[in-house]
Amino acid sequence: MPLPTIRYQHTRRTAAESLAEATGFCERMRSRRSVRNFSSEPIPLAAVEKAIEAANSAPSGANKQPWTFVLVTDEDLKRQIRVAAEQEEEAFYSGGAPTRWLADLEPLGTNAHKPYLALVPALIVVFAQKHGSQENERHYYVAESVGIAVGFLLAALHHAGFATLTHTPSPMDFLRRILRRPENERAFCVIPVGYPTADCQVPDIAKKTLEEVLVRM
Ligand code: IYR
Repeated sequence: MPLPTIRYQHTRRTAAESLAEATGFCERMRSRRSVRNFSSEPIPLAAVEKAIEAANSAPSGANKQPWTFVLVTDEDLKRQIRVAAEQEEEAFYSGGAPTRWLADLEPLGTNAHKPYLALVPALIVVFAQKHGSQENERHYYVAESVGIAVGFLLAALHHAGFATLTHTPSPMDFLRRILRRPENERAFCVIPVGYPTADCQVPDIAKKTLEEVLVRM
């Protein structure tokens, strides 16, 4: 049975307003950077939870919302995650990763040392649900759906004034174990959330120009 429908609430803008809004949003998003120098200063968690609520509004396959956001502020859990992640990263950086991959990372100065995982006020560990809580509850386009939700989340957290990083240790099975998540959930990424240190440095990277990524037909 199709659901009953409701009137779609749409704000119609003029062309000039659209361009101004899009430009403002673009500037705002361009100022976001992946941060690795976090302060331990507490952050207002109500605002972080609102950002998670924004992520939860993302579109998903058959509206199944195949995601779980674990907001970790417990010091011991953060420490356990740091220890396990650093173990995985040690293996990655000291030979597990293809040399080409390590060469591509070298300019960014990343390494196996992840003190910020224990130091930040909050970690959001995003889990993708392969299926619903019952085995016969199907989920569709899970990676695409969770990726879109994480995009919403990063934008919302940046908009709210927080620094973030998408951290993807590989393999990530330890997260399901430490956070006691059910068998149908697979860790998708870890997002440290906090304020940058006063002297936070980021690599001077460039983004491709619009002309490099846009094909008009
Ligand atoms: N997961 C590792 C390695 C790493 C991989 C990619 I691709 C990056 O863009 C950055 C890091 C780490 O977190 O250091």
